[in-house]
Amino acid sequence: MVRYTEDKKIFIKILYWGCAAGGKTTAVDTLYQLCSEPPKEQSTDKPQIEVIPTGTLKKIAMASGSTLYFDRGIFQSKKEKSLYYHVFTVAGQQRFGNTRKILFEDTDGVIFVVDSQKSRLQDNIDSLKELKRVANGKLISVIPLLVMLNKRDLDDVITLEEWEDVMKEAGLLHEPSNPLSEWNPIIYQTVALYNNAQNVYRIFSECARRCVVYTVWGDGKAPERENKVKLPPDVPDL
Ligand SMILES: Nc1nc2c(ncn2[C@@H]2O[C@H](COP(=O)(O)OP(=O)(O)OP(=O)(O)O)[C@@H](O)[C@H]2O)c(=O)[nH]1
Ligand SMILES: [Mg+2]
Repeated sequence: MVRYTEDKKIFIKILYWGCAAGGKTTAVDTLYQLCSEPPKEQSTDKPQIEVIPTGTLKKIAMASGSTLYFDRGIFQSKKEKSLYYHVFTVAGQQRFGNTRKILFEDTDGVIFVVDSQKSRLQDNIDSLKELKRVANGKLISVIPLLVMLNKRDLDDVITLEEWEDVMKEAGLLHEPSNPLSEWNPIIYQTVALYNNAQNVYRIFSECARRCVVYTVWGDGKAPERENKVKLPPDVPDL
């Protein structure tokens, strides 16, 4: 739920969800670094970065690096200075289900992180099912959903079509006849590692954009097709 504070600040909560070791923390770390780079170092063939981190990225992790409670970063829109994004990652290990459920409360947008390695397919499916349960029917219709098909730099990964089938099976890719299909999750093929980053900023940017669109034009829900107004053009690939 978008929060408005007395000093006229607007907070939007974006949650990275997915199974353990899929790359959620790495993605937010990379996002933080990309958005911290001085504009001069942001080359022209990359999308224009439209947010800036405020403060440090807070990570609560075990010695292994696996998240214990959550990570949290705050990003401020450069154009709309009163607009802030609270970005969280859940702890993906199975035993932290209760923490994930609590962290999900008041979420405005979800980025689901898939570990593309074939050996992790069932873990991804279990994590998606859990997300569906916790979201209680609100995904896509009320809460925008985007998907990172991550670790595309590795061998032995599932295909994009294989993951699309999982999404269809879960009822999270609507047929074109359904008005909600306009808001079907885009599945971005990503590499979350900073030195080889692919689509990390782009997916965040699209999730942020959809959160704003749902709030402003959909009154907190997916706007209907006929209400659709001209939206900002997509940013190019990263
Ligand atoms: N090759 C490759 N490795 C990645 C990528 N993204 C993350 N990793 C690696 O995967 C491992 C786990 O990444 P994390 O970001 O800690 O995963 P997580 O989803 O936050 O895991 P939990 O906190 O346990 O839920 C780390 O060793 C990362 O370096 C990627 O795109 N490609
Ligand atoms: Mg983590």
